[in-house]
Amino acid sequence: MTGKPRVWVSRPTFPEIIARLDEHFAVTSEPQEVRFSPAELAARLADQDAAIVGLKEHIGAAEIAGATRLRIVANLGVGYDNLDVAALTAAGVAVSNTADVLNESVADYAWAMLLGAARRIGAAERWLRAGHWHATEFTGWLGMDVRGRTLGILGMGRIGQAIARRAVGFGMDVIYHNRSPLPASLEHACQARYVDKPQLLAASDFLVLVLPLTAQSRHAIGAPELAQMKPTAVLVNVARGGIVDDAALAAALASGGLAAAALDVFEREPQVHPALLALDNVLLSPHIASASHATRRAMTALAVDNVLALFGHGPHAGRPPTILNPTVLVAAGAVPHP
Ligand code: 8YV
Repeated sequence: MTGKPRVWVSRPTFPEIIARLDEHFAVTSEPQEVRFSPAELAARLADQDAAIVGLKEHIGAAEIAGATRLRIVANLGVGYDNLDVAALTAAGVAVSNTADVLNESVADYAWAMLLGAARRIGAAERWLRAGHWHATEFTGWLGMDVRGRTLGILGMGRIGQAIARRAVGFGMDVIYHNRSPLPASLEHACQARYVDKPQLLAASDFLVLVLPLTAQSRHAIGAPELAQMKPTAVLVNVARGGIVDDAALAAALASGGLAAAALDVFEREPQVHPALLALDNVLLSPHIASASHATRRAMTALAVDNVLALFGHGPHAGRPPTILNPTVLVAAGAVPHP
């Protein structure tokens, strides 16, 4: 095939940013959000040289089997549990994510959810809109204070650290658990202390989940873990559905085992467990933690930069800035061994 290499963009994004590809590529952008079947994905990818995809595109060996020209899959997200990186690497396909550009927006949003759940903002707004506000009850709508409480963070990557830094303003004691402790300088910057997972569960007044979804982290918070938490605690998940067992969480929230939760992500998105929908002590949102004007644009620009760079264009030519499997570059002779 002659002509420009082809890029498929699986969802509507920001046309003026995608247009940066036009000089070097023939670009096809999907005009609306579609949930593609594996066969449809395989058909879309078959004649592409690059793809910019979102979290609903699950891509592994089967989806790229016929995509012999494909050189990069650029994910519009820092999490990449939708991509089988091992299979893509084995096929010589580069994979990139949108690390770092969304840290601060997601940290802001985690705090919005934490405060919203603590002060029952979602339920109070529903009640007001339903026309129930006839008198201001002095003892009504009581919520929890955050000042001086213990903030627990499970997963202390750069988003977890950004969440911890904000806790200083709330005078909180910050503890965290991670695969390994942070270097002392980072712990100091975050004013955070490493604890083991049982200690984290037992001591947190507010527990925020910011870890990636992997085979090991699936149901990291299930019935046994929820039983170790304080009945007064609040759970916040801005990471991935599947880290929490949604049915077990709903049971804990309904029985008084846990005071409240705030969830931006769910096991079967876009479906939400009906038992969660029936509860007033859980604040729910449709996976929007990174959805600020600036950050969604920055994520799109970073995906574009990765594609341009892989094909030798732009300021990062030859070195896609957030590539997850750089060995494919070495294998393809694109960059010398480090
Ligand atoms: C999504 C996210 O990418 O970055 C991630 O891992 O979960 C989000 O930023 C975003 O919701 C687009 O689907």
